[in-house]
Amino acid sequence: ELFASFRVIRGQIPSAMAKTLFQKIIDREIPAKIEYEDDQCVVLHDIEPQAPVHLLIVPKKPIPRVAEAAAADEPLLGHLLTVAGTVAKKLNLAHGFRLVINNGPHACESVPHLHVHMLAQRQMTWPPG
Ligand code: D5M
Repeated sequence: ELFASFRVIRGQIPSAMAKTLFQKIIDREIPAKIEYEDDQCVVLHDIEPQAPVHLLIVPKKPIPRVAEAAAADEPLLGHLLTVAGTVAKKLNLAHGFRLVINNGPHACESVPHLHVHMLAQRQMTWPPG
């Protein structure tokens, strides 16, 4: 009974244990166009691009969102930004790019697995929508 709360209910994996969409992409269970990968993250093309280049920089560790990141995640979070710079050089994004992280409903977060949007190859505007 100690583990009763972890029991699978009607064949469903409890949501806290279920893989996120991005975890399935990382595990190659769902196809994606992967632009870059290393031991800590993958960079894939967004399926609903909001700019001519729209990439998602996704840590392999499934941190749900920035608000749930721990101090121990700081090197990983910093790595996501340096990977953005690496990918910008690889794709010749010399005119710039925008990085966005949506956290929670007000920010329109839709996948609960932290990811950095990288948008480029068009003029951005400010303020963002
Ligand atoms: O961003 C989640 C993003 O994930 C959103 O821009 C669409 C994108 N998305 C959804 N499904 C896929 C697949 N299968 N491949 C690639 N990209 C995908 P958020 O900030 O959570 O709203």
